[in-house]
Amino acid sequence: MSTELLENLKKGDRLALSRILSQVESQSEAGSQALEALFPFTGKAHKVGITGAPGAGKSSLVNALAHQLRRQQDAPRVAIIAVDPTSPFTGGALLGDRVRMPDLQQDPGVFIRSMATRGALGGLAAATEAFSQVFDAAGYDIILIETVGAGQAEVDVVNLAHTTIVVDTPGTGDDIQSIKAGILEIADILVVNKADRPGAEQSVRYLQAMLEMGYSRSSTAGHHAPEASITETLRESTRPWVPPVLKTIAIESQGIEELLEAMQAHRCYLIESGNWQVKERQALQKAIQRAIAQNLINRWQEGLSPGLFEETLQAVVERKMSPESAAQYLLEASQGL
Ligand SMILES: Nc1nc2c(ncn2[C@@H]2O[C@H](COP(=O)(O)OP(=O)(O)OP(=O)(O)O)[C@@H](O)[C@H]2O)c(=O)[nH]1
Ligand SMILES: [Mg+2]
Repeated sequence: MSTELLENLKKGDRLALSRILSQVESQSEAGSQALEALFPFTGKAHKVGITGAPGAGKSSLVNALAHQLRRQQDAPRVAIIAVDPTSPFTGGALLGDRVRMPDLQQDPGVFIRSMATRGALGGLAAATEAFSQVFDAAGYDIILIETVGAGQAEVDVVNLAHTTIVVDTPGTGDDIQSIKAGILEIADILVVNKADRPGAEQSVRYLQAMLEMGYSRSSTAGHHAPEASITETLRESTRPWVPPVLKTIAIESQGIEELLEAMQAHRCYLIESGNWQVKERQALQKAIQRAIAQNLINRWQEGLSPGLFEETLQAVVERKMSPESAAQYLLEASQGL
């Protein structure tokens, strides 16, 4: 990356920012160089993931949050990443922008970027992480990451956030609620949006009950269950974080102030408990592991003679070989490792 582009980025030049994001998104050589050059300037931004069912009001909330943040005295700079995992049939990431008010687009302290890189090398989480790094280095204080709470890829996306907001709506049947148990575990803050609709109070109580059940089941405070390979676990604090359940009406900007306060309280909690550092280490550890895995796969693939994979696959299809022994064979056959 040219020093000029880097300097412009740090001066707040939006064109430079757009260019670097595109380079990163297309995974060009320039993109990797940009990430490399920017990395030392990252690590400051508060990354906030907003997830929930399609249509729950995530974009409306992000929109209202950004407005509210910009009205604050110190007016933090806000970056918005809309991760849209929807299939190419529906047009992907553009959907994420549909409720955004035009005045947010005019605000020089706000930058909105959509992303629909389902098939991206390294996956959605890696691409989101890369975007976050660019925004972080460019001096954005808060990065709001919107993603549909659908599958593992989306959970991976929110896992890279410091604070995760799970958005629910009133009147969802109990059958659906039970499926949500998994997503509840990743929540630092729960929001019942569309509180103008009937049943909001009931949803709040339901979620609170679910949370309490979750807490009594696990005696440890770290509800972000660390992986076995991760030696450092989130620290048990004298004052464990209990996810608040808040009500909002995003389209009327109601409850947004309280949501912001909860976000800030969670950030303070992370810093004071030392968990901010722990999360940071975990995220960086994952980034290294992802890079290693990708690198190994690339080397293996490049070292394979043309057609060998197809041939082996055919043998497996014909049940002449098991997938495991095919993998073993293909690993050994590659000159790249
Ligand atoms: N009544 C009511 N409608 C709302 C509220 N918040 C959002 N909506 C509406 O709900 C619809 C979906 O809102 P979005 O903000 O696009 O929801 P989303 O979760 O981002 O949707 P996807 O990105 O498509 O998953 C829109 O028509 C909004 O106007 C609310 O608090 N009350
Ligand atoms: Mg949306």
